[in-house]
Amino acid sequence: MTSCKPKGARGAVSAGSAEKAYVAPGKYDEFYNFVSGGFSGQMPVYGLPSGRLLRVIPVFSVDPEKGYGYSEETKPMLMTSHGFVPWDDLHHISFSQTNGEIDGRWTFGNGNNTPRVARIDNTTFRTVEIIELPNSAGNHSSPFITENSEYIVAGTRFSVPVGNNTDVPISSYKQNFKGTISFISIGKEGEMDIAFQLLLPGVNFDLSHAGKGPSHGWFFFSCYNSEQANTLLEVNASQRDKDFVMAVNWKKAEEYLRAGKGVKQQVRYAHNVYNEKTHTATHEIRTEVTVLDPAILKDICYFIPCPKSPHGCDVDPTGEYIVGSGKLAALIPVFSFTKIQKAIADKAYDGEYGGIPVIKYEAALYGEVKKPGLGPLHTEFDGKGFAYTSFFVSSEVVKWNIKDLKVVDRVPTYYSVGHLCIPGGDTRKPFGKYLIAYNKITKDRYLPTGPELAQSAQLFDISGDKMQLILDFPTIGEPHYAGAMPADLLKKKSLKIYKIEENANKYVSKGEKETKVVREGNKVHVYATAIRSHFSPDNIEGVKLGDEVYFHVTNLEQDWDVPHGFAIKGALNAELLIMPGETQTLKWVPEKVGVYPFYCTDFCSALHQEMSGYIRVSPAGSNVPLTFSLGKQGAAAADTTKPATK
Ligand code: RUQ
Ligand code: CUA
Repeated sequence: MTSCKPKGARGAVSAGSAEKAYVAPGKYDEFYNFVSGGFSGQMPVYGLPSGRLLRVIPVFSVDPEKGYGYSEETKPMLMTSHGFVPWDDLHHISFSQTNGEIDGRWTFGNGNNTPRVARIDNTTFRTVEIIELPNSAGNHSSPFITENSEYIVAGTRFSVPVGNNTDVPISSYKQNFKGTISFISIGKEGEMDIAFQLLLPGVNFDLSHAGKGPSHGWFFFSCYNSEQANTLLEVNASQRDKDFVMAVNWKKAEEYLRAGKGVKQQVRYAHNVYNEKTHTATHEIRTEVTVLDPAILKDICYFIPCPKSPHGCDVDPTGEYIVGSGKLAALIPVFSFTKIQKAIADKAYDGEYGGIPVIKYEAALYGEVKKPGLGPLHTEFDGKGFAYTSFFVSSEVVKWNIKDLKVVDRVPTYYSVGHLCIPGGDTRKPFGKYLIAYNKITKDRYLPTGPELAQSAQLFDISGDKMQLILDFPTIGEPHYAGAMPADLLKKKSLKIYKIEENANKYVSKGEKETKVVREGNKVHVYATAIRSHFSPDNIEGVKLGDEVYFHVTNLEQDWDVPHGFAIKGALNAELLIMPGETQTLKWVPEKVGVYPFYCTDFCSALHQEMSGYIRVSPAGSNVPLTFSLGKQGAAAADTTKPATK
């Protein structure tokens, strides 16, 4: 799809409206805005309404700034059934919910490439769990959540051959390729587990949202490529006038599961957990998943025709209206949950697709928003009876009334808007004050930065009848979906330090007295501490070529916002950034004889520049004894160091 620039004069922000986005220096923002980082694989967090970047949470991609994926403790987080995958493509955000409202406990993100779902602990802004999805490829309609955080879903974007025989011709798509949707259960502590998968016809599942209120117990998914094309999809998957929204009765699926109707399948997928006490991640491979087949278990899934190549699939705050947005459609269909239930009861079907009943379009339809714009993608809700839909091709946001389906306002975006976000806009209780548009193109909005320009979001005030642009702000990676929640939900429970006495890392040193250097064969373990403004030990000798050195650095600080960094010259690795009370480990394999400086990378005190040390590397077979010290000056140092412990 190409895009055209919007016409109209509301692109400029007037002085009066700019004030609405102004947050004075030293003042806090009103909302946290967690945004997908797209192909950066990360999740940046902004303050609203200022648009100030507060943090980038590393999720699926290594992050040298924080040592994520580089420290020995965090490497297991990025393990998959394919091995270490240090990158992914994060498209959507979900917040944990209680009674259909944001509860502030966790944030979830999807990995679209090597299918994964991650959970972030909102007290630490850290990724604490990642689960991989078997039988899946391109986890796009994910990680949407149910109103009491019972499940997160993960629907495959690319159907693939599943089961035992996956070495099949691509041209056998129609026979051999299947779509799956995983229902990931969320435990009391947030722990994720694949409760079951649905085996579905080979289409592309794109987006989804859970029912709420009266439609709680149901899930809705948009799908395209009902043509089941396996080549030149831009043409071949755009043939039919209507694709589908699929309604899933997951309470029914649970019944079948309890009745033992699931089939256990042998698969391989990773489950990785970060333990906040040991500050260490563990990685395991799980080998079984339970699959339900809705073509046999007839009353789990229903297809509803939806024009044309639908993308967004959004449920309004009352749970009654389901909005499908066909990328190539000239209207927006709004389906009624009540009518869907009646259609199922009346068997108002138009045959089957892949063994699943297809509900008659008119039987499920509440109505259509006529001539809304070009290329509708996503819809959010303000909780006051209005819906806001993004239009990629005509680069605008269109506000319409959910009851009478009349357009009441439209405003240009700059340019080619994708997702929208209203804080709480996909829950039962939206905070309908702001709307953020996440755009695909920013041409001529910002200072040029070479061939690639800044990614961009635009903030609108939607408190009045007319939407009003109040701010442009750049984003990291390509923003897709986002979530925003009131700052009060999070700011008080933000963790300030890890308590050193609770540190259960295997290699912790709880004081300088516990620091030591231990040789185990060719592995040298340095148990080190960091405190303003030195490392203990800071002189180490007796390492030889062929050794692997593990720096286990414990930050002894117990003050908020005093991390120490650790880096060493020539390491084929990143730095460590160690939070107060935490232990992290850097692996270093020296390649050359010499003396190597190491130092703290985070400017932690007036004497930060002094926070450094040396480690000496001797030839293999040399007889330099293993010694370590702190504060021993000059030639006498070597004689007075404690002997290395074994
Ligand atoms: S997408 S711009 Cu990956 Cu959610 Cu619609
Ligand atoms: Cu520690 Cu600088």
